[in-house]
Parts: sequence; structure tokens; C-alpha cells
Amino acid sequence: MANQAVADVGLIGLAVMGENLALNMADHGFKVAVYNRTTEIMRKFIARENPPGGLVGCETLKELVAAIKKPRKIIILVKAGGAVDKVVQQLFEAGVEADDIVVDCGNSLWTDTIRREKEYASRCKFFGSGVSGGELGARFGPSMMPGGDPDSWRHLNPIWEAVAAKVDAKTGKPLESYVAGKPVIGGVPCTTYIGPNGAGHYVKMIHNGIEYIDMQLIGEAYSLMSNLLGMKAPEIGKVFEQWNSGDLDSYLIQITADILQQRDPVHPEGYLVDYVLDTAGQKGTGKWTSTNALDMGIPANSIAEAVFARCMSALKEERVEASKHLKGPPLLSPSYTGNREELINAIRDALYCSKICAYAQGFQLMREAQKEYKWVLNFAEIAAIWRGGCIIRARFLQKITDAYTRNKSLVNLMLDPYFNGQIQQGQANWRKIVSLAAANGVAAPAFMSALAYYDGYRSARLPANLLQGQRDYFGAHTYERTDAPRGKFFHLDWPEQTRPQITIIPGSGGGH
Ligand code: 2AM
Repeated sequence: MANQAVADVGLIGLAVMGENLALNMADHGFKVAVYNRTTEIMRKFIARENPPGGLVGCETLKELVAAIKKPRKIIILVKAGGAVDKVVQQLFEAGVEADDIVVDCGNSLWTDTIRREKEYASRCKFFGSGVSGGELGARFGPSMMPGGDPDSWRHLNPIWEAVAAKVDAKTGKPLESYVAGKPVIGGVPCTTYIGPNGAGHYVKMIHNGIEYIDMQLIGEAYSLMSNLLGMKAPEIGKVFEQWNSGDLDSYLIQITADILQQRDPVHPEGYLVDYVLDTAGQKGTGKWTSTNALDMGIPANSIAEAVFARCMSALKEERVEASKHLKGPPLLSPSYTGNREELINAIRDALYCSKICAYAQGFQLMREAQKEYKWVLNFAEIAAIWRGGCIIRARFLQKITDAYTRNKSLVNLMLDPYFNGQIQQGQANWRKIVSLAAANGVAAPAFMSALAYYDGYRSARLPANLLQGQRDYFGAHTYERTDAPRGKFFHLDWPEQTRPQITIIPGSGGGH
């Protein structure tokens, strides 16, 4: 129990992320006042793990507010949505003041953060920070994406830099968080000020959208090895292990290698993945990313495809039934009779090329959003803080940092000489894999959509000319011409005319 302001920071919401972040802060020497709606959870937490005086258990929000030094820094880690607003209101009642910084570290929708910052401006400094890394990240070093008032950031900075994951300054490789039980000092922290209001939560959402497609691409690589080559889980796991020592080196590839080689606890002669039901859930951030892409009119088809792939997986009963009626090519296993090593290598290339496209889409979204919200995002730094701590941490991210360091206003990641070169090297194999997937009836929507993105983006001319003709035909929506300046709109009086007459329409074209 606290009678005076002793704590450096407060934390509300002691679910997995909250508990671990509190312990992480305590490890770095911050005294943390903790509160949970269900008091018993807080009591048990304190009883279980109070590192030498690092935590101050608070039974009421009033107690919590009183326990923190001013200006107070209070982290909220409750379920995203209405609960955040509820807790903020309760904090006002509990004595939070205008100079206090209330930080939402949950997976909140960035537009909610923008709204909250404005709505609460006279009563507190509301700040939003994305936190990625799951349970272990929160405990030993997450990647943190803070957004809000720069002055608040100055107060939060020491805590964020202390608790965030660290990477090696030269190589960008994640460093161990603890050596001999002590937090590592030094290294570059995986956090940086992202921008005002909802910028941090926006970037966290894009991180999650990329995470969806990263996972889906890995799943498709596994499926192709299994379906085309008849490989078994542990054998595929070994391939991922090898890949993890090359350009694909990443947390997700590494855990995939582990997962595929994990024996099943119920049937120890078998492997766990073969007993896991093939229906995936989602918590919404991938969907938000895709909806936002549609709203802004930015093609992020692979990210959306990854969300739809989960939706498709959820139709388990329908798929089982359909599999009896909808015939594809005969399923031979293995259906590929060529060189196995070459094919595995081609799948690797397809995965790498698709990954470049997926990240390109994520960065295109951020580029558009910064225009919409008047943020100035530093893409090199964003990629840099994803190098450690978060779920998509990967060697690859150093290459993205390098690309945006070479050229701050890079139009698309694929146009960077390094990534362009990688695609040139891998694309014959990428096309081969997509063709083989199609010919053999193996669903590979992410590989295919990434290739469609690449081919669409590099097409100086797309069939939208015909589409505009159709729109003008049925709806008089007008079209622009290749032989006239942009912005000049034409309409043709279509079928009734024996001799077509072209009308020039001043101003812009219409809907549909
Ligand atoms: P609880 O333990 O009392 O359920 C994840 O759900 C975390 O958010 C939990 O710590 C949970 O508290 C907290 N939480 C969810 N909704 C809340 C609310 N409306 N007010 C306060 N805490 C809430």
C-alpha cells in the first residue's frame, strides 16, 4: 500500500502484457505502481513476483494516482476499445491532472488515439504507444512505437529506451536482454518517437498487417513443400532452420522451424502441427490495415489476402464438404518429380520476393497515411525499431533501414537497388512456384497476390483503359485520353451514334 508518491510510473491492467511490462520496468530500476480492476489479480501478482521493492500494489485508482510522482506517467494496458475510455474517465475521478501523461499501450485503433488526445486535452496529456513482442517481448524487451505530444515523449523517453529491446549498433542484430540475470546496458533501443497523436498506433497496426502476411507466406511455403514434395513436418522444419541462417533470418522463420519439429504431447510418435486444427483466428489489426488500405485507395492486396486466407481457413466445415465436390488436378504426392533441392530453393526465392512486396505495401500505406494525417514518418527509423523485440524482427529490416537511409523519399521499396536486385535474382523461381501452385491446385494466395502486385506495379499500361471505356459506356463517367493532357475528361455518346462524337467535359469525372 502506498501513502506517498514514490513510484516513477503507474500501470493499469495486469493481464499478460501488463504484468510483464511492469516487471520489465522494475528490472530497469523504475518503481512501478500497479493496479488491476480485479484486485485479487494484483494481489497475486505482487505476492508472486515483487522484484526487490520494484512494484507498489494499489487496490484503487485513487491509491495508484497518489503513489506516482508528478508529472504522473500512467500506462494503460487494458482491452482495446471502450475499456480505455472507461479507465481514463476513472483516472480523472481518481485525481489525474492536466500535466499527467496517460499512455495507452494497448492495440488501439489509431483514430481512437487521435480522438482521445483531442477529447482529453484539457484534463491530461493522452499518449498512444504501440508495443510489439508478445509476452516475452513485454518482459525482456519489446519494440515500442510511441505517438503523441513531443513534450510528453521527453518524459517517457528514458523508460521506453530502458525497457525496449536492444540491437547491435553495427549489425542491427538483436542483443540478449539479460546477461547473468542483469539487463543489458548499451545497444540501440528499439523505440523512437514516431509522430503526433495516433502515429504510434498507426505504425503498430501496419506492423501487425505485415505480421499477418509474413506468417501467411511462411504457411504457403510449408504447404508447397508438403503438397508438391510430400515432405513431412520435421523435414520442412529443417529447411526453415537452414533458411534462418540466410537472408530470411527472422523470429518467425526461427519459431516455424521449432514448431514444425515439435513432437505431439498426445501422440509422441507424431508431430504437433499435424494435430493442430487448420482454422486461424484474428484479433482485428490485419483487418484494420486492409480496411485502411481500401479507404486510402492504396493497393495492399497481399496484406488483405493474408486476412482473407484466415477467413478462408475459418470455413473449416464448408471446406471439408467442398473438398468432396470441387475437383482440381489429381493430387499426387509428391506431385513434383524434378530436382527437390532446386524446388526448395525456388520456394525460398518466392518467399523472399513476396516478402519484399508485402513490406513495400506496408510502407506505401504509411507513406499515404502521413499525408492524410500530416505526420512526418521516418521510414528508416521505423524499420530500425522493428529489428528487435517485435514479432516481425528480421535481418531483412536492416536492409529496409539501409534503403530508406540511401533515399529518404524512396517511392516504393521495390525500386531500391538492393531489393530490385533481389527480385531480379529470384523472380524466375517465384514465377515457377506460382505456376506450379496453380498447375497442381495448391492454394498460395499470398505468393500469387504478391506477384500480381509486382507485375501490376511495373506495368506502364494496365487494362484500366478498357474499364474506363466500360464506365463511360454505361454511366457516362468520362475518361482521360493518352493523347490529351491529364485532367481533361472526355465522354463518347456510345451505341446510338452512327458516327461517334467526342465531348470534352470540363472538370473531373464521376463515381462507380
Ligand atoms: P480484469 O482482470 O479485471 O478483467 C485485459 O483484459 C486486462 O484489461 C485485464 O487486466 C482486465 O482487468 C483489464 N480490463 C478490461 N476491461 C476493463 C475495464 N473496463 N476497466 C478496467 N480494466 C479492464
